[in-house]
Amino acid sequence: MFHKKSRAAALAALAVSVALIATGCAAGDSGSGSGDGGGSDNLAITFLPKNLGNPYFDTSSSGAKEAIDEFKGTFAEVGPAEATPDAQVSYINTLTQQGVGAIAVSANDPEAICDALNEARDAGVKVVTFDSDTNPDCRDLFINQADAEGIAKVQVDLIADQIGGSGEIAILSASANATNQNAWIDLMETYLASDYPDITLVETVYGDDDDQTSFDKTAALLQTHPDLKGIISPTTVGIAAAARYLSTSEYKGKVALTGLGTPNQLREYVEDGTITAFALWNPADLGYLTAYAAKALIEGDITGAEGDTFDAGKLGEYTVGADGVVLLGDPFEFNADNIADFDF
Ligand code: RAM
Repeated sequence: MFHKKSRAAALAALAVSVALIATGCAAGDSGSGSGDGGGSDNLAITFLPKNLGNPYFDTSSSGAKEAIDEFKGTFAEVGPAEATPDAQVSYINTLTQQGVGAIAVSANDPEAICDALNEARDAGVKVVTFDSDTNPDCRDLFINQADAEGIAKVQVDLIADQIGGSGEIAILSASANATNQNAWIDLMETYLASDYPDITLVETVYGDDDDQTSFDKTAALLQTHPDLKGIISPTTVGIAAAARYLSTSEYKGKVALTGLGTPNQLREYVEDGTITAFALWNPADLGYLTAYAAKALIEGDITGAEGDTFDAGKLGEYTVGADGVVLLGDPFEFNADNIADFDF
């Protein structure tokens, strides 16, 4: 169901998204967001992922669309082909000009899009980050998929178990500036040092959430470190590319691979023994929760202050925590015994 998209397909998706926005604006919502805390009925909410063509964000957007259809707003998705630090700026500027009610963005960099987001907010647009945050002073809320310590711990515990608690490991990350991956990597390093002194992290490389780059970086890691026992890839793009490389190489079953992946992308590699277990949360729920949070901000039900509560449809009621963060839940571990139960 979620196949890797070609760049042409990604661009076609972009064109459709732009058309959707145009339709949303023509539908005549009442201008931009409240700006005065009084609330607005402009439920045009546009999702801006790190990049297009990533099944993880296809799934988060499908959850967002479900939510926005429920409350009869206007869903759209736009985004760059590449997950570079400032690639999202021009999209944010366009959305500000269009006067959407809210932008929901997964940031490629904590700082690079801040000015554009604050201009949007000055114009009355609500800004919700999800998945990968900006600095807190450039958004109203951050919808966090799971506690960062928990995400770091599950991946380190998995690799430690898979390599027998000692030896060399490497990390294949997303882009070098990604807020979420960098936070998790810091915490993984701390946890490795305190709990697994016999495991050595020899290198961290960056596949830029690009399939081919991630594939090539995997090959290079294995060549550079002949004693490598395992790879952690805390990105759905990276782990799928690394699995594809390992599955037809001499390292299959010898070099362990874990991290954060989608069940649909990794199913064949769990079945062929390249991967034994990995983790993630439900990206559809993340998109769904983000959409409801945006609605609550637009309508003036919440401002993003700690203790604010809002209704998130089928997920129930959520409370805003410190620093404007809303937590979705816990990461989940997938393996051969349960992967058949999931379809995303
Ligand atoms: C990729 C992206 C995303 C991250 C997941 C785990 O899809 O980098 O930001 O949350 O992996």
